[in-house]
Amino acid sequence: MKARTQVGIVGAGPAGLVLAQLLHLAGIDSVVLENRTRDYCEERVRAGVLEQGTVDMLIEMDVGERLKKEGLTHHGVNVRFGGRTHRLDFDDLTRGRAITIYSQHEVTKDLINARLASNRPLYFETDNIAFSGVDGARPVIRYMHRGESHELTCDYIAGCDGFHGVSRPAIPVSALNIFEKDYPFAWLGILAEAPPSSDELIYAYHERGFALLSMRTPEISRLYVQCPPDDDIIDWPDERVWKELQLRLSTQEKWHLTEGRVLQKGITRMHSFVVEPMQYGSLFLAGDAAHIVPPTGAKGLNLAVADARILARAFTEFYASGRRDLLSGYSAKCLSRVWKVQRFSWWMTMMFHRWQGDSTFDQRRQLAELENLATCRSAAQSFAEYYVGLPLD
Ligand code: RFL
Ligand code: PHB
Repeated sequence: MKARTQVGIVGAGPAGLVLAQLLHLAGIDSVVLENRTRDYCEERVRAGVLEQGTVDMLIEMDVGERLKKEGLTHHGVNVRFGGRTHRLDFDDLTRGRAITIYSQHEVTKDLINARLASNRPLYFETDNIAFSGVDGARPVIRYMHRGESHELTCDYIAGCDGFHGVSRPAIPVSALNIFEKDYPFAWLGILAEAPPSSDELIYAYHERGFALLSMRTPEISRLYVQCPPDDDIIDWPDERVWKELQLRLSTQEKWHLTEGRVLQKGITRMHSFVVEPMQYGSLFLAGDAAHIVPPTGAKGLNLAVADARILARAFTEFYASGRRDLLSGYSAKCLSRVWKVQRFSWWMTMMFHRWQGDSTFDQRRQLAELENLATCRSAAQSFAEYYVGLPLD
């Protein structure tokens, strides 16, 4: 089967679906191709922290109804070290900006529903996606769907297929520069049927390693502990996870960590990655396809959405007036934000984690950095501004 569209979008994650919805609102045709099932996309447990700009944008895009009702708005975040908790108050430090806790898979559901309601194409379970002519003006995507082969001719392709997708590898290696960093630890995350033990997130530095208390709903907690990168999930029975969490989140203050049934458990390795440029010919990369941050700053989804917005603006301008300057400036505009957020995510990661073989000097330096964050207004302000998110323009 042969078909034609203005923008072929590969991947129905946050980047692809936000782009699809923004293009729809601008009256631009697109086809979204996803290799997983709809259920898989709607159930994948990942991010939970939405920046203020991400929330504002989802509401503006008409996909914020459930988010407004069910999202938990947080006006601060806690940093715990040396057995004490320090609250960073966003109202005071950012003049009223906030973060919202709302699961990534709920964002995905809302975006998939909006796409289906728009009656524009979104195909799940597509296979064998391959591109041709991305260096020219009429790129083609070939793929299999329900046993049939398809050929989709596009004006442009948006590669929104995540870190392990096919879009980035479709660009000649010689056209790309890759910048990356591995970290010698991972996060073991659980989703637990337990009311969150704190109204706001707690990032904890502890001699046994980092721990994080987060949440999804008033009934469900999301918790993480730092672990060695090659640990197997089998080595982490539920009792061991709770024991580590109890130790690492312990405090001299009156506080109690409520345990509950573990609903889901997984290990995530930490990686920083940037590809430059984020465009090759008529192929544009957005989200995790172009960059990965360690989850410490809670930025991956927010960056993906910011890219999609910049790309949608560029397409909208091109189809309205024929102007290509926003398209040719896409990569540079995204990368300026990406590197600032990379710096922030790296800095938080360095400050909170125990490194194998670190010296007592390194540990004292980390504690001094945390103390500075807790007591120095300008340090707290810079942290809070990044944490709630750089303004979207
Ligand atoms: P996604 O979400 O990976 O979506 C890519 C989509 O492309 C599909 N795909 C293909 N489709 C067709 N053909 C192919 N060949 C394909 N290959 C792949 C995939 O099935 C998928 O549907 O990328 P996108 O849209 O760029 O979004 C990025 C975010 O998902 C990611 O950055 C965040 O989840 C990162 N992240 C967090 N981000 C935050 O902003 N706040 C957080 O609190 C936060 N916490 C997290 C996180 C990521 C985590 N893990 C599991 C890596 C916590 C964790 C534990
Ligand atoms: C989460 O709720 O999954 C979460 C929160 C904060 C982070 C990372 C993940 O920094």
